Amino acid sequence: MYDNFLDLDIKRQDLPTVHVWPVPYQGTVSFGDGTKDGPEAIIKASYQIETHDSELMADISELCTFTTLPFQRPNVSGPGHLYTEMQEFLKNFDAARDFFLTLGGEHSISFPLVDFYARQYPDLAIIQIDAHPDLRQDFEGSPYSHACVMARINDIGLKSVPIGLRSCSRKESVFINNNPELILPVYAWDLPSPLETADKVKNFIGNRPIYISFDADGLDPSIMPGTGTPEPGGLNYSWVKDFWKALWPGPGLVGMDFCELAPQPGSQVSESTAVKCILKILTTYFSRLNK
Ligand SMILES: [Mn+2]
Repeated sequence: MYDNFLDLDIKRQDLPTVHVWPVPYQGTVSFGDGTKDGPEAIIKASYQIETHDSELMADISELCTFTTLPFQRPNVSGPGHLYTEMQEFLKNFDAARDFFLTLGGEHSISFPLVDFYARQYPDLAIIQIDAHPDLRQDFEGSPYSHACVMARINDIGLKSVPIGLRSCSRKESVFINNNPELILPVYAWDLPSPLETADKVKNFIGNRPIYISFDADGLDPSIMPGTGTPEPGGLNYSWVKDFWKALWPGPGLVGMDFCELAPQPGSQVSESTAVKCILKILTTYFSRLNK
């Protein structure tokens, strides 16, 4: 049984704790399915991944301590239930202290977390890796659908930076163009270097703390085939990892999620890529904290 992310369950009081929270929610996905199997596949793949990062010369097991929480299996009759059930669970935690790495599941899982942190940090900013802006006002009858997650986040006035965008409805494009103070779009077809992007992001968010919402489909399908809505022309791994390196030392990171992974039978490419992307964020951030 694969119970602990990275096969790490050593508790160290001197290190920050990362709560790994698997939320295999699949209720409103648009096209391909399988996101309910995402968290388990990511945890399983993490057993094969080196904790030492030889590029950064840092080992995640010496930077933070991981607690893998029990799987949250919300009522699938609608994303509204998901929201209340996740909020209920989060009442046991303190947004000022508790760092969550939430594993989806579909993108609807992000809003309860963002809401949790925004109550503590009203100026929270979101970095969203995604092919889609997810700015629909409602989708399939629900305002909490995965296609609306960023609309709900913008409703509460939070700034966001979607990176890797390449599939937007006309309405979403107009909304982005009309709200330059709220959204800084980084389009995949017009991608600046990681360094230039990090500078733009820092200018846009100032000293705000950040939450990262990583939708698997932001990446190119060549390295992330396992997602329900693959879009060609996505981000590659080198660009993403160099972006985090350019961002930190910099804004404080309060929590993150990785969602929309739908594992493909017979291949471990997608879940291994997911683990590498997650580890690169955590290792870069925690190794450069206080530097
Ligand atoms: Mn997406």
